[in-house]
Formats: sequence, C-alpha cells, structure tokens
Amino acid sequence: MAWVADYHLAAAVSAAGGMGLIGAASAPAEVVREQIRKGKELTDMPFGVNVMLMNPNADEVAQVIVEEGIKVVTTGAGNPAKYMKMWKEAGVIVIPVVASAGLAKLMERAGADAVVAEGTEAGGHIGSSTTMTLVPQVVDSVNIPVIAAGGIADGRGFAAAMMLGAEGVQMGTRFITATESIVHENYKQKVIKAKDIDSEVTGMSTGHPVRCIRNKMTKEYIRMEKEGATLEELELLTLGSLRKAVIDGDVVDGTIMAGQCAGLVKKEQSCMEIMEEIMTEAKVLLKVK
Ligand code: TUI
Repeated sequence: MAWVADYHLAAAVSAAGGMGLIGAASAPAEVVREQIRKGKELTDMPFGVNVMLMNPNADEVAQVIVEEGIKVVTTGAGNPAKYMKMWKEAGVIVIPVVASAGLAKLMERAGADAVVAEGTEAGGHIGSSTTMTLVPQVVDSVNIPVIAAGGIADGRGFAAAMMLGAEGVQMGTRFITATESIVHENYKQKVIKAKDIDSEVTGMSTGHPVRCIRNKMTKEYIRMEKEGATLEELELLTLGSLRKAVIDGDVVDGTIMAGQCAGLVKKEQSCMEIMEEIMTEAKVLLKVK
C-alpha cells in the first residue's frame, strides 16, 4: 500500500502478531532502506517489504532488501522471476501476489515459497477474478501455501478464506484506519464512511485497473477515459494523486485507494485491537480454540 504502509504501520502489525509489510511502491531504494531501519527501531518482530514491480527503482529496492536482512518479500503488479535467485540465495521468503492460477503455477516453478491470491475486490491495482473464485483455483493449482486477499476485513472474511483452502490472509483496507497508520484523517474518514458500492475502477482502458473510493478525481478520470483521453493525459491527472490524498488529505482531487470491504471498516482502532477482534471472531466461526 503505497504511502499508507510505511514503517509505523508495518512495525505495529508485526508487534500485534501479524506480518507487517512496508510498501516500497515507487520509492527510491535509499528511502526504502531508511524505512526498514526505522521499522527495526520500533519492533524486534520481523516485518517484510512489498516490492511494486512497476517501480523503475525495483532492481535497487530488491538489492536493499537483501542488504538490510529482510526475510519476507511480497511482490505486486508483475512477475518477480528475475529477483528470485538473488532473494532465495539470501534466505528471503518470497511471496508473489498473483491474480491468476497460471501466474501462481509459474511462480511456484520459479521457487516462490507461497503466493498471495488477490481478488478484484482489493484496493489499488487489481486483476479481474473475484477472491471467491480465484483462491480455490489457485489452491488447486499449486502445492505451496496460498494466502487469500481482496475483500477480507473481519473474522468472517478470514474464516471464509480458510474454507476456500487458504492458509493465511492479507488485509490492507482494514489497516488504513489503524491508529498507527500515518494516513491523513480525511482519508481515514472516507474509508470509514464508505458504503459497499462506493468504490470505482479507473484505468480499465489503460490495462492498469486501480480500485479507489469514488470522488471528483475518479469521476474526472472515467469521464476522460470515455472521451478517449491519451495515456499521457490520464497519467498527468493521477501523477502524485495518491500522495495528495494520503499525506495532504486532499480527498477531492487525490486518489483514495481502498478495497470493496471499506464498507466493513467502521472505526479507528489500534493494530492490536484489529488483530484480536478478527482472530476472536474467526476462531468462533472455525470452531478452534
Ligand atoms: O500490486 C498490487 N496493488 C497495487 S500496485 C499499485 S501502484 C500501481 N498504480 C497504478 C498502476 C499499476 C500499479 C497500487 N496497488 N496488488 C498486487 C497485484 N498484483 N494485484 C494484481 C497483480 C498482478 C497483476 C498482473 C500481478 C501480476 C500480473 O501480471 C504478471 C505478469 O507480468 O505476467
């Protein structure tokens, strides 16, 4: 989660018993290094890094991960095969995010330790299959553990993911509003106030669909897409727009990435409270102690 999943959130999630991730997104490698070091000052628990493969700095970020002794990496928005050898040799657990069973198989053959199967309910850059259909098909296609993502925000979603054959879940949207999340209050309020149908997908025409909460920006983007705007014009509109929303709190012209489960997020809570609530609820449903 670009800008959202910084070291504060990653450290808090890991300290609460999860596996926190720093979202490297489009950051330069040295910024990622600094984030990792600051995260280590906040917690002794391990946390990972997500590498967004469309980042032009991805090669350097991949290297920094090894240099800083990070042990868990997830990747998004592409195929991480070219980094696999380097990461495996360094003892890094590699978990690519996939949106299809085909890519999951490819990743298993390339040496991935697990995959995150992320459905189209997720926020940000998305594939087209739903979590309900994707997760069991990925489970049937590989022998490595599958982590479900997309649309999971509470214990019910967690339990449902287990029923689909997943061995873990990845959640983003629920943690946007965490007390430890540095996201601007305006952004948090947009997530808290969102209803089930308040997200929209921009970028369908460019081949890079991105799910966000509907606002002036998404309406303008979709209007331009319909009118046949060029890739350059669309890119100009979104340049720096996520930062604008997350950091500056501009929820009118900024991009508010969030998943369809935003309607399930009702309040700001600490990561510890969120984790405990989800696990208590899921254990009852799954009948485990
Ligand atoms: O990556 C994400 N979520 C993201 S990345 C992002 S930044 C961005 N903004 C605009 C356009 C593109 C990126 C914001 N949110 N989630 C994991 C994810 N990965 N979802 C879907 C995929 C994916 C899609 C296609 C993974 C691989 C893939 O194809 C691989 C290939 O090249 O064959």
